[in-house]
Amino acid sequence: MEKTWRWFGPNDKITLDMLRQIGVEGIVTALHHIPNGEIWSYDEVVKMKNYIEEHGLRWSVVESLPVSESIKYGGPDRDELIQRYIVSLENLGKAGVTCICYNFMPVLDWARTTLEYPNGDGTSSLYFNKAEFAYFDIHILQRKGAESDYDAATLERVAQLAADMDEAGRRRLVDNIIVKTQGFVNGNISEYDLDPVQKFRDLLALYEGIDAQQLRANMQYFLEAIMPVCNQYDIHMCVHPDDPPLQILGLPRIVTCDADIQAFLDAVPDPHNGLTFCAGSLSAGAHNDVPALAEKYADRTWFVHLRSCDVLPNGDFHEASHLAGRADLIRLCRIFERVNPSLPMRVDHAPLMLGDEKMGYNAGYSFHGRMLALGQMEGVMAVVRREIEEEK
Ligand code: DNO
Repeated sequence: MEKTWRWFGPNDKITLDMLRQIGVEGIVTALHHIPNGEIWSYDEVVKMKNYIEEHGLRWSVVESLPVSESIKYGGPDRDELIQRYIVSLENLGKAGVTCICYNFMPVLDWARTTLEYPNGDGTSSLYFNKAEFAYFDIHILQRKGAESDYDAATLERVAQLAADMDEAGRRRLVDNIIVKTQGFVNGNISEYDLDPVQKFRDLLALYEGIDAQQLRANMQYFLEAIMPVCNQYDIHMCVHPDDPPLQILGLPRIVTCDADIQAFLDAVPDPHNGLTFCAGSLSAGAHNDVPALAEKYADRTWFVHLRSCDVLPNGDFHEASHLAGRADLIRLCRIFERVNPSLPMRVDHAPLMLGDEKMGYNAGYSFHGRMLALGQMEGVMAVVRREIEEEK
């Protein structure tokens, strides 16, 4: 697979020159300065592409060309927004940037409660504490009927938390769940919002009455509208699975498991409608057998996220080492290297280590942690390639 790296543009503290030194071949990025829903002009696309190429790298994947909420819930302006999306795709296609990662998750792009959970060796990782998430839902958001979405054991943990929680703890949860993990990937909520909780409630309200079936219909509508431009420029759309692959906050979630992926691929059976195989997101659901999913969907996968989670019996989950955890990245490399050795892969959500914690990187996107993970994956890929050679 091609070794790629998610880079957040010329203001990223991790520069392209640094990435060349650690063996990165391709860049995964977006035009982060253009607000969600606005057209990516040909000139802006080419400017970014040239910048990357001047540094001896290529723009391998767009992550993400974001899908506006209105396209997801089917708002009155969705056709206009889809039209703009098509123009952006056309401009990317003309520039030869043809692998596009996006997601179809309502409101929340990904969810974690803790951004620096100590691993015991001086490093820290992202963590999802189910009870803290439920506390946020029930006591901070105060979502109607939220309690009925949690089992008794979780509610018991929530009661304990409620007894101990102080204002700083509540602020930390809001910050982690809807601000720090979201602002840099999705413009819905930013660190400058004065009342992020109310803004979040307003966003959730947009989905009242939208169930999974309706969301699926809206997704199909969107995909059918963009397939002609994808076919024209050979653009591969790769949906990112829901992170975590669970039903949360009463929102419909439709890319969580084998049946969802099958339904999504069958809804628009065109190879340009494909998958970002995010092993980390999929492994955060105890119901997912990640290597089995990789076997099954490798031929519709156009981009791979290599990371791995462990799920605890109480429903918490956390990022594991890239060589451990439920995702089994070694087996995944064996599968993807055989089916499509030119697939772009990237690592993410690696630990904060060796001073990363002082750098203010976007949550989940440390430098040293990701460099170590990339080195680990590079080693695995080298072994797998040798195995494949020797089989010939
Ligand atoms: C989080 C990322 C996601 C991903 C988007 C793709 O670290 O994996 O934000 O980029 O969901 O659309």
